[in-house]
Amino acid sequence: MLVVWKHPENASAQFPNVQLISSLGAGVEHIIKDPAITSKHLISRIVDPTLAHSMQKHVLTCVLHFHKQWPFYQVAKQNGQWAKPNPIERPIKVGILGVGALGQAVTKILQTVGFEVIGFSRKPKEIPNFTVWDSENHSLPSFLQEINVLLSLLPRTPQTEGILSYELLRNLPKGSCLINVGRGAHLVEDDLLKLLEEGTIDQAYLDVFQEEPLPTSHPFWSHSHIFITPHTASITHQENAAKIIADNYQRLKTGGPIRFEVQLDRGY
Ligand code: OXD
Repeated sequence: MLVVWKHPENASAQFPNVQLISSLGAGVEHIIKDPAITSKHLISRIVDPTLAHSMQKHVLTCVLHFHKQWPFYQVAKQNGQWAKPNPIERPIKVGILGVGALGQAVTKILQTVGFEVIGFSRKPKEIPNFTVWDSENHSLPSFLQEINVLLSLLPRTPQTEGILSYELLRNLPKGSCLINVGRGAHLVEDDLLKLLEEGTIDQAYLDVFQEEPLPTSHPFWSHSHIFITPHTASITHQENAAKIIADNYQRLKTGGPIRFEVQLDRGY
């Protein structure tokens, strides 16, 4: 069994007898893109309630910050103004791209606070108390026209790279919010600057970037409508991850089904 995180490409080729490759985190793109890893290997990842709980709190913070108009107060304070936004609370309808374990956990917390949430998935999905549109019956642009907070929790695959482009995001209503906690490769960063300038997107909360750490000269640092967190929305809990990995190793040795398996052809 190999346990890897962003390993050098092809490094796994030196272990011809390996059967199971586990990611040290929730993401697996470093495994999927390794040409030495094929359909004869089992692949697994970390799915952990602690990771989900952390992501729930991060996304809830962003949505409430936008909803309760905190960016407005920040500017008012800088100008020493006792100013009230109109409306005091922005109406919110959240759309989630990526309706897996984390997407479903985030939906629950947002619904508990009273926000309306819909998801979008490639294939039709039945999830209790969660309306999920799918690409067989709806188009992604029509999904964006329905919402004003877009949350991306997508996995990185060749199909999702660059998906958050001007072409797609311009379908959001004016004054929308973008929260990207999936992968930096999903967002066309120059396109976001254009959408902010045009007012389609009013606020962006970004945790992941094309290049990490975000280069010091990057225009996002000084943009007043972009909030930046350094890929800390949700961090692998070391002890829980170790238990999941050890459990899967035991399962492999005893021929039991491994947990949190990933399909190589699907990429997640
Ligand atoms: C992960 C991450 O995939 O930290 O676990 O991004």
